[in-house]
Amino acid sequence: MYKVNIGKKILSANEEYALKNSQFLTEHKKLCLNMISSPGSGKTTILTRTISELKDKIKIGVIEGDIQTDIDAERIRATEAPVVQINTNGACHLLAVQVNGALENLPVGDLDLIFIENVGNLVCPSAFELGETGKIAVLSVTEGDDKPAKYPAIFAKSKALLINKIDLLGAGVQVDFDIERVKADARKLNKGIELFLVSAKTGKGMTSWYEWLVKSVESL
Ligand SMILES: Nc1nc2c(ncn2[C@@H]2O[C@H](COP(=O)(O)OP(=O)(O)OP(=O)(O)O)[C@@H](O)[C@H]2O)c(=O)[nH]1
Ligand SMILES: [Mg+2]
Ligand SMILES: [Zn+2]
Repeated sequence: MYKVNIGKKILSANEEYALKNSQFLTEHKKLCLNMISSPGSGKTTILTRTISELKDKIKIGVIEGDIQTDIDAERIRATEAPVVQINTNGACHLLAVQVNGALENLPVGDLDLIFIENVGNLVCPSAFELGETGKIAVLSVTEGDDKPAKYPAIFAKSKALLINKIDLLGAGVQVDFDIERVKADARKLNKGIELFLVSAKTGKGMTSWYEWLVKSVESL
């Protein structure tokens, strides 16, 4: 006779490692934010500016996820922040086991905040838990204001949404991006989501994001 044991939740290999990472981060009292977006929305640009402008307040380390190359890790390294590059060799998301290895190679004791830049992809990175403290979604204004409605999972799960490249709005560039629609759709999916309108290029709007990060580190 077949018996199905529904009492014990069987964790997938990814969930096992996510749990390990989460326990490690809790033990060491470290904030870890998993940044997710489409390719090119500005994740690395947001990170390099954030690291530089917060360097006297919080120490940031980065785990960079890319299919190929260490281009983004080199950009982070130029800010002098510790960084570990993961190449997924074709996979379109990071796995918790990869983050587990990367955490071993970061000077975690010296850091207040660890960012994970996930592989540029709005879809499946939101389904693979890494053990992070929270997810951060980034959407740039050239991607279309229908994205929260069409790709709801990441907006529903994120602690914060950065709407990036706002320098392009009203700059004589036609991007047809209705910020109010994005805000309303994101809040419909996630009542508590923090919204930041930013330009990582010019620095506009970044102060509120920095204040939120510092507050999040302090309240750990
Ligand atoms: N105008 C403008 N351009 C920006 C802004 N932020 C980033 N960019 C540009 O957008 C392009 C992509 O930026 P990245 O920071 O590499 O984007 P990413 O999300 O890290 O890209 P992947 O790692 O490939 O997914 C670059 O040419 C940046 O200079 C912004 O606020 N305004
Ligand atoms: Mg990048
Ligand atoms: Zn994937």
